[in-house]
Amino acid sequence: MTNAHTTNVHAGAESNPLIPIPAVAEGHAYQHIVVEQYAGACGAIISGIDLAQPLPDVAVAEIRRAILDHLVVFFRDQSLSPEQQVEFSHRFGPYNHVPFIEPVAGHPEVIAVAREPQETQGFAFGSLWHSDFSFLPEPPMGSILHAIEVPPYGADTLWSNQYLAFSTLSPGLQQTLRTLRGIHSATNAYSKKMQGIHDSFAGMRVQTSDTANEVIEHPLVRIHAETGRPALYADQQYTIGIAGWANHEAKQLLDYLYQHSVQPAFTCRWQWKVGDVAFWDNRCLQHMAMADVSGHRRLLHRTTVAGERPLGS
Ligand SMILES: O=C(O)CCC(=O)C(=O)O
Repeated sequence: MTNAHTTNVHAGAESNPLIPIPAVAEGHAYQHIVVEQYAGACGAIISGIDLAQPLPDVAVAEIRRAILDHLVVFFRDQSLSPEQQVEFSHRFGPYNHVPFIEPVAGHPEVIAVAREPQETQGFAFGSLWHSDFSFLPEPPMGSILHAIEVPPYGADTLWSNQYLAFSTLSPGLQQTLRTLRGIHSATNAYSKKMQGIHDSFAGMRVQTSDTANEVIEHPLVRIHAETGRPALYADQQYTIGIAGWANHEAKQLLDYLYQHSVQPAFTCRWQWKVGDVAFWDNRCLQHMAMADVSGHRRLLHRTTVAGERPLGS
């Protein structure tokens, strides 16, 4: 596939358009990848491709199609250096600056999602349901995790389909939600009051800041910029209120949405093996890390792909 945007995909992130290579059309017969659905609600395994090699544009366009159709895709047996992971990320869009979290030394676009054996079960980086950095004006479109070291069991990641979360609500509630804006903030994740918790993550360096207390409004129902489909856009980690509502009123509705939006029938769950890559769309998914293992090291490298300002109905 060729178009005017594809010429500069290897240029710096600054000159990389938000969608450097659009997805192939819906229903396209894949030629460069094999896509197998992984779970009922979301998720597909992509095989037949080595992400460390330079990918033809059409392969990138096919992967993008698979992400639009399945929301999160998984690749097995990959071996990407941080540079190669960054290169792969750039094919899907510019780097999205990651606030608060210190990057891997020498690789400013890569963060290490790391857990050391001495960390206790029950809480981990990303272990509350969330959509990445929804507190930003333009939250990232996608995130890419590559497993470098994983425990022999557990520490899975779960994703939940927010198209389904929206479409399974009654028409009346759907209509009400379409008129509302959620208030998002990093205050319960990265403000100074959270520094103690981050200090207990032995493998990661997080610098909390009062800037995390800033708030931003986004539509509670987000229209996906590429599929045009409505998705619920509120999460337990970052959505702290509803514009124009009192806190005690907003809490009732948001608590309901939080438990509705991550029910098991909307989710898929991935058990990591070394070499796995997961690439997901934050615009229509929430995800969480399962904090159920101690005594083992876990290290994944993450790159983050920029996205657009969330659109409402
Ligand atoms: O470690 C995981 O399984 C997920 C990490 C996470 O939530 C994130 O990278 O946003």
